[in-house]
Amino acid sequence: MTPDLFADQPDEAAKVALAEGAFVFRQFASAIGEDLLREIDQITAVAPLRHMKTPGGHSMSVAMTCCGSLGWVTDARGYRYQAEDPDSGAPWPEMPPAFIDLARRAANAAGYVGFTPDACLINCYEPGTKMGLHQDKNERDLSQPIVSVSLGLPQVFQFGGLSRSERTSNIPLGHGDVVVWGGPSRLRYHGVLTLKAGAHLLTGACRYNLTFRCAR
Ligand code: MD3
Ligand code: FE
Repeated sequence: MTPDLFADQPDEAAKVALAEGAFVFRQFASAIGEDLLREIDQITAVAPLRHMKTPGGHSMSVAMTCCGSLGWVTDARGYRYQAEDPDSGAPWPEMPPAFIDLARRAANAAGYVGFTPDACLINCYEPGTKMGLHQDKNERDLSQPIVSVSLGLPQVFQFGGLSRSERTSNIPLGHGDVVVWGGPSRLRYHGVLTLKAGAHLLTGACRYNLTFRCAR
């Protein structure tokens, strides 16, 4: 009989290292994609997707909203996490249990035990939109990883090194792919290239990305 090396760790089966501390799990969330999209619809009904303003006054091309006890925001006062949706003044919608469970399972499978996200940023890309190279460093505890979940249309993700000038690698992210960034990769520069037009069965002409963070 062939022993199943992953019998006790089903989540380990599809783990591929991208860099030190960074792992992609292809299709990790595809079985629950529809559930996640239903949750996104419920969140955006309360906290609509919006184009936030950068501190420099430009509108971001990516539409964003948040759930969890903290949400990432940007406006003329800068980038930060805050407990209230600035558009409504109300607390961000709660993070759905299915989101927390998925983020914990992915972090665990990558070797980051005990990850408890308190913030989930929901990005919505339409054809022609992108996110330029940046670092995620507004979180207090940089020893905590970030878990990213892609849904809908595929988009090319770009990751570089710890300085902006380092060369970058491109990796396509498709529906259900989950990436975990921690350890020495936590402060890597990253972005996504312009989304190409397409039609996804579940999301139509867009791509969603969920990023789970421990912000406090
Ligand atoms: C590498 N989002 O919201 S997810 C962001 O596809 C963001 O929407 C992109 O960058 C998106 O900040 C990329 C992958 C990702 C997220 C966080 C990272 C890669 C990362 C943090 C550190 C290093
Ligand atoms: Fe980022």
